[in-house]
Amino acid sequence: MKRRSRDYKSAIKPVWCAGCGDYAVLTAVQRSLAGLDIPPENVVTVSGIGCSGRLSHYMNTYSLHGTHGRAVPTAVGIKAARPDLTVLTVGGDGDGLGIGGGHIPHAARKNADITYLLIDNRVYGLTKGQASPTTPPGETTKTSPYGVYEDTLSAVPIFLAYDASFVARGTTADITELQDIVTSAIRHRGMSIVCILTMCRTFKLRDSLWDRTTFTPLAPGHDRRDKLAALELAYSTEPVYTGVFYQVNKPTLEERLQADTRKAESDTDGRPTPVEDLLKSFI
Ligand SMILES: Cc1ncc(C[n+]2csc(CCOP(=O)(O)OP(=O)(O)O)c2C)c(N)n1
Ligand code: SF4
Repeated sequence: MKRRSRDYKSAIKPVWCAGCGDYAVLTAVQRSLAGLDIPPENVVTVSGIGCSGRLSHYMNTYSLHGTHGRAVPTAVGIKAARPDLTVLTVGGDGDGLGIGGGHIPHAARKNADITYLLIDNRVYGLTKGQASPTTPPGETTKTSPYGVYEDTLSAVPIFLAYDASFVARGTTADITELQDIVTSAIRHRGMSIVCILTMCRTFKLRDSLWDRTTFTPLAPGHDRRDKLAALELAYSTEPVYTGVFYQVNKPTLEERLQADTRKAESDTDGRPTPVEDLLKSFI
């Protein structure tokens, strides 16, 4: 019997505020997994710290709610050890563009076959609404009483520049589109990153992206292999484009590790090297 999205729901009731965009992400992810009919026991959900980080609790999968900004390297390690599993990673804009920002280019270089969902609500939600790397200039928050003076980071162009092999943008305003994007991201072999624009209901910004923005799906003819076209479209603010900006195939971390393992086996004629000999080689 085909799986349904409720098969991916854990027994834990979400504690997000009413109307939080994280509910839409959870729904889209569970529907995507059901559509792909992936056994829940073959899925691992790793999350960072933040309201978004709670998502892993609500998934009926193997789950790890890790430390702030460290979800992606943890997910890479899980995938390296268990290439047979589907590994999902979730975090907020503070988690993935602030404290954890340095991990993403290296995960992209490795091209581990993981899916990273960056939920961008443009504030630190869990810690009560401080400015994040995507809070617009001029916004007053608890850490910027006279207005944010830094420029914002643009997630999609950054990830394109990192050469991640799949880069997309979705919004929680359109769960069906988000489900399609997440499905393509999970199907992609290599690191897939989906930047999800949403809003924090409780710590609202004056600049409501939703009121002033037209979200427009990328044209069906958009060439996903054209990085420069992707960059130009990703920087557009009128409209803000959604969909898959970039997708290319290249070897994954797991394939490269397996190739190394085969080389090592052939160098040692398949015999395990005693630990003592390994240690001696460092003297
Ligand atoms: C090393 C470390 N620094 C700071 C914190 C405090 N902290 C917890 S969540 C968070 C920010 C959460 O914001 P974001 O990642 O955007 O997620 P959201 O809550 O908005 O989903 C911070 C600063 C922490 N847990 N660990
Ligand atoms: S504080 Fe904001 S991000 Fe956190 S659960 Fe509430 S609405 Fe969602």
